[in-house]
Amino acid sequence: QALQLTLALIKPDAVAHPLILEAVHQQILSNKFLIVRMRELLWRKEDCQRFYREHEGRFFYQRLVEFMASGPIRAYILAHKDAIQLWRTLMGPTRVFRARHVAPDSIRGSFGLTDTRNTTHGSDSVVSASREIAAFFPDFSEQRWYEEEEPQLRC
Ligand code: DAT
Ligand code: MG
Repeated sequence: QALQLTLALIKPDAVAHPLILEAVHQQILSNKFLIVRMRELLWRKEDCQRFYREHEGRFFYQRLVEFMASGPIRAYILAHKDAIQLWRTLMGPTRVFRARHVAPDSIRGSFGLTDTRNTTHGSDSVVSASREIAAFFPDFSEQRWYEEEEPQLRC
């Protein structure tokens, strides 16, 4: 079965806390994602604005952009046969109160602080995964990965 790629981010709130950073990383490993690429970076505000442009105009947009540029983040390209949905399920719902109630063991349910400072990001579709992977890993060629590496990884 073909593998799917997703972009996962660990946001500044979770990178700043060593135990939370480690717990989120362990979730990635124990769920048997393949870590295709990983980097840590400090994001410029303009990059955050572009990345979250679909939310421009929402009441939380400014807060979100400031937060995402407030400290180091960790970005991953993750591969799994159901990468996009699996990572989103592991993260749990966007909003922290809901996450704590409907998915208390999820990453956001366990570690989320507020609706904005909610530990992690995950792509929500194949199209957004491609766009988001390119934003963080401009040297990564998805096409070449599917041609040269993915066939060798299939189970
Ligand atoms: P998700 O990150 O689950 O894909 P989203 O794409 O709707 O959620 O929103 C992107 C981010 O914006 C989200 O992770 C945190 C912030 N955000 C969303 N809704 C919010 C709200 N109601 N209040 C504060 N921040 C919010
Ligand atoms: Mg989203």
